Amino acid sequence: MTITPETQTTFVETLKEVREDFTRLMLSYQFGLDEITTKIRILRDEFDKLHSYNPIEQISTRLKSPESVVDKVSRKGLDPSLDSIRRITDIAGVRVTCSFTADTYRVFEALTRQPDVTVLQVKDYIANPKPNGYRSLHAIVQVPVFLSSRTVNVPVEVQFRTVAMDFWATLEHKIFYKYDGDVPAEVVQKLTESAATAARMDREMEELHETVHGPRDFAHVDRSIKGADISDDVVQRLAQFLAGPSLNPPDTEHLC
Ligand code: 0O2
Repeated sequence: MTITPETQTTFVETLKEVREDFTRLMLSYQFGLDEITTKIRILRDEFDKLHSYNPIEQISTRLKSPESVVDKVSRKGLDPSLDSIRRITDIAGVRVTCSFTADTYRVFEALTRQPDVTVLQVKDYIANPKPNGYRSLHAIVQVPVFLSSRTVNVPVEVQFRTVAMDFWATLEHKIFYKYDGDVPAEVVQKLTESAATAARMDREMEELHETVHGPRDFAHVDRSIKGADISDDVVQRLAQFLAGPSLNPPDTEHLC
C-alpha cells in the first residue's frame, strides 16, 4: 500500500479515536473498581470501629493492563472490538482477604445484599476447589457509575479468600510463572498437597478461634466502641447538648 498524506491522516485519526475510546472505557472500569473498593472499605472500617470482630484482613485492587485485555479477547476467540472487550468481566478486580473461611461468605453477603450491587456470576472454588487445589470465592458483580451525563453499569470481579488461600495462590502463581505454564508433574502434585495443607490450616485455625472466642457475631455492635478519639470534655458537651442542660455531671473527673 502506498502511504499518501490522506492515508497518513486517516491512520493518525484512527489512533486518536482508539486512544480516546479505550481511555474512556478503562476509566469506567477504574470508577467501578473505586465504587466496589469503597463499599468493602466501609464494611471493613465499620467492623473495625463499631463491631467486636473484623473479618477483613486485606483489600487489594488491580485493573487489567490494555495488553492483557487484548490478549484475553484474542484467547477467547472474540472479534477485535470494544464490544468484545466489554464482554471481559474481570478487567476490574478486587481481592478481599479474610481471616477465616466463613468470613469470605459473610463479607460476600454483606457486599452483594446492597441494593445497587447486582451479582452476575458466582464461582465457588472454596466449596468446589480447582483440580490443582486453588480455593477462593469469585463473584462478578455489577455496580452503577454515575457520570456527569450518563450512568454506566460496570462489572467488577471480586475474589474472596482467606489468608491461607491467598498465601497458596500467590506462591502457586509465582511458581507457574517461573515454569512458564509447563509445570513438572511432581511440582503439580506438591502444590496440590500444599493446597490441602492450607485448607486444613484454615479449618484448624477457625476451630481454634471459636474455641477461644466463641462463635463470631457479625451483627453485634460492641458498645465499647474502639477508635472513638473524642475527648471526655467534648463527650460531656455533646451529652449536655443532646440531653439538655438538666444533665449535670457527678463529682468525677473522667466520665467516659
Ligand atoms: P490475574 O493476574 O489475577 O488477573 P474467565 O475469566 O471466566 O474467562 P477463568 O480463568 O476460568 O476465565 O476465570 P476464573 O476461574 O474466575 O479465574 C480468574 C482469576 O482467578 C485468575 O485471574 C486468577 O486471579 C484466579 N485464579 C483462577 N485459577 C487460579 C489458579 O489455579 N491459581 C491461581 N494462583 N490463581 C487462579 P487471571 O486473569 O488469570 O490473573
